[in-house]
Amino acid sequence: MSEEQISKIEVIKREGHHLRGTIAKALQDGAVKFSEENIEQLKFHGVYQQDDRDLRKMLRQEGKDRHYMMMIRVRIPGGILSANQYLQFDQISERYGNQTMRITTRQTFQLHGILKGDLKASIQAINACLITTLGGCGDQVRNMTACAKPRMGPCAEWVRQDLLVLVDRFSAKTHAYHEIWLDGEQITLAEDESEEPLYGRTYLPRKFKFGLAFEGDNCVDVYSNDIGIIAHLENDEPAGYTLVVGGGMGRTVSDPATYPRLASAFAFVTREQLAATCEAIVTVQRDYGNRENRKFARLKYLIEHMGLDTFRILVEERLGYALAPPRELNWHSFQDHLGWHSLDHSDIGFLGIYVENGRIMDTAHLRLKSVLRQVIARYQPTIHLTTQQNLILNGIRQKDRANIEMLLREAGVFLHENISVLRQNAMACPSMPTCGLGIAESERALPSLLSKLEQVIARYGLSDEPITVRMTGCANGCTRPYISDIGFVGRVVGKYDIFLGANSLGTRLNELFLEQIPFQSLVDTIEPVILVYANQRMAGERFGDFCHRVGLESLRKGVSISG
Ligand code: SRM
Ligand code: SF4
Repeated sequence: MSEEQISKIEVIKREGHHLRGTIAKALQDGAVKFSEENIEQLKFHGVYQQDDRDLRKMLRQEGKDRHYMMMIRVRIPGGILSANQYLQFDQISERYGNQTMRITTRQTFQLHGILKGDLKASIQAINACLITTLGGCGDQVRNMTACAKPRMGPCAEWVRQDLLVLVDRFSAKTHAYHEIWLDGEQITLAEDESEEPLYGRTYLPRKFKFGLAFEGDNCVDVYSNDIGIIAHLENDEPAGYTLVVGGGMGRTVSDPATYPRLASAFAFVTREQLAATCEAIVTVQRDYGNRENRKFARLKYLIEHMGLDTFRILVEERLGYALAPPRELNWHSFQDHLGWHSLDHSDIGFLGIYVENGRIMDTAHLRLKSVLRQVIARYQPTIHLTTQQNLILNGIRQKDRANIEMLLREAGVFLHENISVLRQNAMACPSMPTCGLGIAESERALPSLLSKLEQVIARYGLSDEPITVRMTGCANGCTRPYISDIGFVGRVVGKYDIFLGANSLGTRLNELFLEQIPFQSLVDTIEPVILVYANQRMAGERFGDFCHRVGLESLRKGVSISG
């Protein structure tokens, strides 16, 4: 590949001395923002430079520069952290961030609103509670997701161990992180020594995601990952894993050659084969993935381009043996483990708490952040963040349940049974005012839209139907809207494309129903479809399955669009 062909970011990675760039120097220069090269390097360290988009216009009119601030995304494998880590994280968000903590759709935390001058202190504080930000973002293996449901017994422990082996294997090994943020000593390597034996100088062509599900329970949307790992249990022992490959949601509206894709069934591996097989997959993507055009750099395009059979041959060549065919998969649940549950009929259990759009904060009517702090400090549960932006308190004794419920109620926090099924299953991405790629509102728009939609759904007697609604501020798909019953995807300011017809179990993508519908018309536009669903569905038929069966063309005929 000639120098002209490779993408600018590839050059930045290559010249960046294993993620060093000039970040260390820039942290001392007194400027409020980073250079373009450092912005790219910083992503690998879990840091995005953003600006407050609400202030842009006013600042421009005043002749001032943007209000720059950093977003930090940490890495919490499988979303599990201790009570102490949670509480320290809460303090860090209060001290350096915008006082909110956001649970992401990949079950980790983001902090927003950190000023450049506070960045190093924030990352040091995060590391002090034994959480890293390295690998939060960037062209490497990102935070690995796993079903957040607490499970008892050795089997759950083995699967967790297998995940942690992968986390270790695919974590960047560069010393840059310690040098820059933790004032570690600079190391000198011999000529033939590599700081990154797996990733090399240029890391991966693009982000790379792993997700782990237990067979039957697809709460993590396992098919949306570059590698989806499905654990098979037999007689309470892990019998091995089915791997699915090449999932991804992102698309670019202006380029119809881009598309969301569900991962393809690939192979069955034993526990012993898991890590080596994943490494072979990752390195094939490293060596053959597109480094010219980032729009086509994800594994899904490589697999579509070369074909799954050729891809398998390359993986098997690296392994030195043939892979067993994938097992047939059956899914029965996608829901997020909300509410009280007992662990194996013991006195101990867990509570899944609904968090609207993953944002943990205090408002005048809802003191979610304060009450979680209080409950977690007193009862010391283990915290499990979920891939649907919620939170589980694990390890709660039966005798403490009533008191916890009372504390939550007093703070205005409802248990899931008092929240509509529609709302429990809905997600929105941050978009405005922090996301630089956001086109339309998302997190700030979804709650009011749901209030209106709840009324419509109740009118047709469908309040108990688990209809999933996912909204994003652009087509990138950060809440995985292309595998929801109703996907609202921001297209231009104030207007959304509507997607219908996915399978809520996460095994079928939805399709574009209507384009550029104004926000205020979204519910009215969807109402006729809900009406036909109420009248014509078959027994037990889910909303997405109904839309798929009837066909979007026929559903479009009944819709009139205003706006
Ligand atoms: Fe995402 C970029 C937020 C999960 C696909 N995503 C971004 C950025 C960093 C914008 C940017 O590049 O400047 C957003 C920061 C917004 C902000 O203000 O915080 C952002 N993505 C998020 C989060 C916080 C959404 C949420 O509501 O939780 C999620 C953080 C996950 C994490 O902890 O790592 C998040 N993003 C996802 C997912 C869902 C998933 O992985 O399960 C996807 C779709 C799956 C996939 O990767 O294909 C996703 N985000 C993207 C893309 C499109 C990637 C592509 O292949 O085209 C971008 C843009 C890009 O990478 O160029 C993006
Ligand atoms: Fe930003 Fe788009 Fe992702 Fe929403 S979907 S967070 S607007 S990149």
